[in-house]
Amino acid sequence: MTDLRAAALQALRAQTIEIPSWAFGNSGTRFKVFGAPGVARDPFEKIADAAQVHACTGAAPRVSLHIPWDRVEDYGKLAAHAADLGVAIGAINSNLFQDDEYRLGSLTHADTAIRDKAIAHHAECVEVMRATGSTDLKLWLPDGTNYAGQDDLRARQDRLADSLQQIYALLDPGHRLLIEYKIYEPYFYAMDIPDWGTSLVHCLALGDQAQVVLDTGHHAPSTNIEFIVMQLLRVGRLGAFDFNSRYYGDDDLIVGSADPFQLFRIMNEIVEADALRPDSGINFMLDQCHNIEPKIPGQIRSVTNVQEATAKALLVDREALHAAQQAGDVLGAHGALNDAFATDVRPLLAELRESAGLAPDPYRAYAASGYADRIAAERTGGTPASWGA
Ligand code: PSV
Ligand code: MN
Ligand code: MN
Repeated sequence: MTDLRAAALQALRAQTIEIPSWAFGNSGTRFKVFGAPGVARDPFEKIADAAQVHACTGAAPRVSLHIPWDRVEDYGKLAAHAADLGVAIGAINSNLFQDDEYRLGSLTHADTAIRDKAIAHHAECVEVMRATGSTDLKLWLPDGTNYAGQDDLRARQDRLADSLQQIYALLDPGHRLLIEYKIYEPYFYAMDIPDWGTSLVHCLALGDQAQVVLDTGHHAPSTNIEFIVMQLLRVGRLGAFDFNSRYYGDDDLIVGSADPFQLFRIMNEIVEADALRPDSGINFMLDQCHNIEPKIPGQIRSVTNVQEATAKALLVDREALHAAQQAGDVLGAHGALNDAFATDVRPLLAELRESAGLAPDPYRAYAASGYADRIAAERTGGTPASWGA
């Protein structure tokens, strides 16, 4: 146990979680967007808020951007601002879901001119990567159809394959194209990338720089997500996670809030495959919005939830687990997971933070920092950013 604990501490020390710029804007549902005091007004302020999450947790050193929501004149200046605050720019998310022309699709559209526009948007995103030092281009395709027969499903896949090839050709050698999938929404009959299989088929056709992004909120209820994690790891194509939590659909709630056992099972597959190592290439990102809870503490809670699930997965007695599996000891094997999941890892994480010179409880450290009052007092003029801008 002491060995496991020491190894867990070492692995946790190296773990990083990437947080999204859009978590720091006002957000809501289609019914209402709620305003909050001190909300960031531009990408520079979003990065300042993200840096607070890193300052308190020590585990969130990168911020994902979303273009055009985070469009600025000088991306070098934005990256320098991030570096000054101790963080770096992470994945660049493209956006294919806000233009009128994309009503019937973007990368799958029957009209080449519209497809070209969607591809050109990715050229802009690659320029942002070059200017900020980002290596991940993340593509979530909102395309799909609402009615059977509305369009030719296969022709749409063929057009998509062609568009993706053109985007892939824009990448520099150290870049990756991360392809996300989602079962439904904004279209409800057939999404053009509805599942991990479709993402994977396209990644395999493109080449080694293409990897799948698994957003935990993008599956049918009762999908065994850790099975998908295992399978993508097996074939070396798990590029990243978009972590969040759901009850009903793409709820974008705090990761681990609805089903911490599921998050633990996911992290267990990661640890089992030795894929937690920073050089495994898996980018552990959050994709969340905070509608009613305060945003910076919401991100802090999310980071600590991922750390807790990871710590528990690291504490699984794998020797005992594998021996029980080999012996066909069903309850022994299941018990090895349950024992680790039942462990209170908060003291271990407090020790981790203290050994790095941080406060043991990041949530309290943030509350005591006075930052929330400061931004509420300072950010008075201008328009607060919202999810989507
Ligand atoms: C789509 O639902 C998604 O999960 C994609 O990752 C987007 O980039 C993100 O949400 C923000 O819209
Ligand atoms: Mn996502
Ligand atoms: Mn989503």
